[in-house]
Amino acid sequence: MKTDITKLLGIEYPIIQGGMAWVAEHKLAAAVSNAGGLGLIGAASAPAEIVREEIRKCKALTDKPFGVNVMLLNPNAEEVAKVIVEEGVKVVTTGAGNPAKYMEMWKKAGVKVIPVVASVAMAVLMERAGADAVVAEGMESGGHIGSTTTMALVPQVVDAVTIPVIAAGGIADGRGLAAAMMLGASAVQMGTRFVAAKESIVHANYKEKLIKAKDIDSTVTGTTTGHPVRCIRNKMTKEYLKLEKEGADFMELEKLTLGSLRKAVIEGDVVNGTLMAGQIAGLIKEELSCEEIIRQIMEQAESLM
Ligand code: TUI
Repeated sequence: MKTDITKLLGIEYPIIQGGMAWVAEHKLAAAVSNAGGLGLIGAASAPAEIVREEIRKCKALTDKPFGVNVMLLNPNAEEVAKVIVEEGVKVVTTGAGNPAKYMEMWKKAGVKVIPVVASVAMAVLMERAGADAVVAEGMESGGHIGSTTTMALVPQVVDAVTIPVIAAGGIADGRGLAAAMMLGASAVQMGTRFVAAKESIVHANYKEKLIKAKDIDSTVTGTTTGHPVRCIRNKMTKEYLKLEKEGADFMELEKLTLGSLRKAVIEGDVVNGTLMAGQIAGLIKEELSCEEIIRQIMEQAESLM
């Protein structure tokens, strides 16, 4: 299956792994790239020198292209942006903001720039700023989200820009990939599916929660603070949502979530931790290797198209 995205990125299959905070480290990224997709290292809130180490470790594990995701709320984003150029990374995706100020530096260095957007307006702005493609991410996604669904967002973005569009949010199998193609996308990005991968470093308790999750088991915290985050419902989200309802201020809410993603991913605290996951978690029934995940998705999608 050759598409504008497989050609642009020099990859075999139109499948990109999300740049997930704490989860998307070098082993997962290398496994996805070695399986023919595009692996991403999620810089999240990491200091630039940690990101540099992750990039070097990933290079040692794969000769295939891989990318780095820059989370723009990261206070170290500027330094991370420079490390990407210094280390010769081929692809960068961005999330949770507008990457315009880094675009010139990245383009000059020949880095392919793919901002994640949650609206048509942002997609158009990014194309004008020189983006090579965009990820149109629906609100079915895990983590920080916008407010439009993938089904509605993707075709509207496709009509509004001339660069290739990658669909994200609510996609975890070959039906999702085939459907995204029908909407005009040239590839998909999946996060939740890869959280449950064998190569993912996510704690077994978190993976078990994901695999047991049903369609309605996620909720969205942070709508009152302007940073809506989708995660699996637990004691933390119940307390958070109660505080939000009572009109708690930002600092009070922050106390509940400070370090909570690390707690879930590394320590396996599924009670007080933040279990970021998309609405498609209910579709995921087993822990497979990245190679198995990608092979199954491609076989299913090709049988449908
Ligand atoms: O970025 C993501 N997903 C994320 S980032 C993250 S780390 C985090 N944790 C807690 C609170 C906030 C962040 C966890 N998951 N997805 C890509 C994405 N980007 N979704 C939505 C957006 C977005 C939002 C606003 C993109 C651009 C944008 O523009 C705002 C502006 O500057 O106009």
